[in-house]
Amino acid sequence: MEYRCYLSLGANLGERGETLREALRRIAALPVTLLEAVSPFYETAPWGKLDQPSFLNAAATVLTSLAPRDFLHACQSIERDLGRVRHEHWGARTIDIDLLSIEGFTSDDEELRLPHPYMTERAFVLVPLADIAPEHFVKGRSVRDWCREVSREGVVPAAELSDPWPLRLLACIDADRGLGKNGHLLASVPEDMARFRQLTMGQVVIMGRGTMESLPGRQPLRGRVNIVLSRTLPAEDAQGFLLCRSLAELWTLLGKLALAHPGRIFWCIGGAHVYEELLPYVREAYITELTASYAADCHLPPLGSVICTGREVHPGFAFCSYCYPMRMAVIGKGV
Ligand code: PH2
Ligand code: MG
Ligand code: MG
Repeated sequence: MEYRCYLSLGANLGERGETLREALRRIAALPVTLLEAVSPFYETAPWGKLDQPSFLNAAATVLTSLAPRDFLHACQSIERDLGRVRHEHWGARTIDIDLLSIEGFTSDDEELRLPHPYMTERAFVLVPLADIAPEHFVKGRSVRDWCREVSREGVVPAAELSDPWPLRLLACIDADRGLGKNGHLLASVPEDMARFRQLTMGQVVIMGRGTMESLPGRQPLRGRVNIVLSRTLPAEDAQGFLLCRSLAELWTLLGKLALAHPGRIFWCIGGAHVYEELLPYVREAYITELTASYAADCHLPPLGSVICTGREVHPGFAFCSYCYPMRMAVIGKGV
């Protein structure tokens, strides 16, 4: 038996956005479970208990073959693992994952009430849910109709990424998965350069210090937002680049960019360390695979459980694309 579950997620302590995205990644990694859709994140005024920080809220839909109670327990154990400590009623929390409803299933006991008794009254639940499941029917009405009944006041789009895998990886490797040697690319293949330019133009590129220092004249790539992720690069050496000192800073910056420029693609362009650090957040990889070997001194880390979604073979190289089947959730509005 497969169940479609509707979830509400909330956080108002700590790194709220990253905690919500990590919760979503862990839900997607549950056995026999597919994360189907994730709403945008909303900044919401606290409801119920007013003297607490504002929340980040989201909705998600999940397809699972776990039994409803097993799925509930799995969500509760994700809450615990993500450091949920206090459990004051309606109080502040690092993460709250609430089961709102399950299609074709009801329950009314202490542990599990479905549909959730208050879901049709709360804008912080209904506004995100209406983005991804407007036609879902609960208590005799669609989510879209319930949503029209509540005030949207205090519920605004957040400057936060809701995509748990917001990055795409772009790389060129040789027959040994080598990336470069002595701080430079292994070969200069005009078709690969043209493709790099075409894919990244107008978008955002994220790179490490070594890659930044290997750019011609150390200049940012024209027509693109250039981000360097480096703990050590002096700020004065990063003119024309946006400098991030940590992943937390990177997510904050990307959240602002995503809100200001919806649809921008965030390309991770290396080098090896940055690929490795950012791989858990990558949705798809676009890799030029050279046929020759060049005795590289740094290598692309293994991508893990990807499937190949495209392969365009040319003399001496192939343009390949890969995706993670577990990371296919539809993000944002209008599902
Ligand atoms: N959760 C609560 C109590 N109050 N307010 C907002 N804005 N968002 C929440 O997720 C929320 C709340 C209890 O779980
Ligand atoms: Mg709750
Ligand atoms: Mg809860």
